[in-house]
Amino acid sequence: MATKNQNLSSYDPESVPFAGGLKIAITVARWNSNITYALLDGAISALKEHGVESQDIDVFYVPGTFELVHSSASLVRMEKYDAVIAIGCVIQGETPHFTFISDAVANGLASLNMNSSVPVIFGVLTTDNMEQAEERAGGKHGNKGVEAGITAIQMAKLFG
Ligand code: DLZ
Repeated sequence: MATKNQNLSSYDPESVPFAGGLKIAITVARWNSNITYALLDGAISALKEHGVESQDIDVFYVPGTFELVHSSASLVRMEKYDAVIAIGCVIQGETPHFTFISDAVANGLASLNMNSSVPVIFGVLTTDNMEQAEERAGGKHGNKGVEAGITAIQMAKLFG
């Protein structure tokens, strides 16, 4: 989440290694697609900005954020990508679904990170309402997709 002092699209370009040659998978939830597709655009722009070639970015769509665990796990197992970015948006509703889905995706992606050498990036917004999500999908708090793209490069290059 953006904080008062941290815009999601702001980063120190000096901290980002040249990313040419990296192969990146992005898996995106269609649920709340007005938000997730904006995050996808942000992630792709950030990757390209630092040298990732278009043909080295593969995008896989899933129905909702809950499905990101399965798609990310499958992508990790392919041993074809240097990083996997999972993009979703869960918005608080009137039922406990928000908690179940948020917990499942956070725990599932954390588990993948512990059990494989391919970094899986948490590009998931969890917000109280649509307005908060819009503010973080290119609005006043930046774009969480940009943060995810930059994080993917930094993690893929972590050990050289
Ligand atoms: C069912 C559901 C609900 C209520 N809310 C969201 C949401 O805010 N964001 C999201 O990405 N997906 C939501 N889903 C769908 C679930 O992620 C999942 O696709 C279904 O429960 C089927 O497994």
